[in-house]
Amino acid sequence: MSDPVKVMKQEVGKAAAQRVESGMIVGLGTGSTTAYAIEFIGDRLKKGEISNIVGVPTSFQAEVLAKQYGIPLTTLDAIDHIDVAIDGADEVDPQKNLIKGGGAAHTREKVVDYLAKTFIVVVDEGKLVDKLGSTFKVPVEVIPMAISPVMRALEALGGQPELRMGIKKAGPVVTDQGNLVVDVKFNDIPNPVELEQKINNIPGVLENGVFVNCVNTVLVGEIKDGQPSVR
Ligand code: ABF
Repeated sequence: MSDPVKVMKQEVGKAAAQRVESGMIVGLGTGSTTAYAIEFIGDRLKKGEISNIVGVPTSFQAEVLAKQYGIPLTTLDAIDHIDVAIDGADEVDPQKNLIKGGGAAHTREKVVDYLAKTFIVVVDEGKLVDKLGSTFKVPVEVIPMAISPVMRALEALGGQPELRMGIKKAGPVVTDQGNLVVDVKFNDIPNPVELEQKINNIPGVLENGVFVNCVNTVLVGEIKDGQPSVR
């Protein structure tokens, strides 16, 4: 029997892939939901439903998947815009602000997603929150030599920072850029716009996972009476 959560993620990915049109430059996000969008964009290319697409990957994971599903890739040096970006999230608030970075890819995701004319977020309903920070910590990418002062500065902002460790805690998680990730618990995030800026002002911080005023559409997958659907 098929797993309803998997089917729901596939449906959300498919709904996002349907919004890609021929000739578009497409930002390819990271994560398990976006992975289905990448797969379905590849399917549509193969079937000839769309053509002349190029993708800009937000991570090594997205790059590998795009190659696997036959989506030609480009870099930001070769283009001057992105038509649409499709990406997942860890939290979405009612103003469509996000926390991202559970996959440690938020720096490149932010570059690509913020550049896109249309940014489509693909999530399941469990990611919807009334206030950012209620279920997820804020991921912060930090250059390794600055880790101690950055942790102290994050505490001074009212957070509880924790270095992200990898599988079996054998060593820290290292990003695609060779940096470390600090996850910061904030008891309250009254102003996400201000928090995004304050964290990025700390010397040694490369980027944080608060995404504000950038989302056009949120596609939400849900399961009702065992039936997956997208709204
Ligand atoms: C990336 O993947 C993130 O920024 C977010 O952390 C995560 C969401 O993944 P999933 O769709 O697997 O929940 O988009």
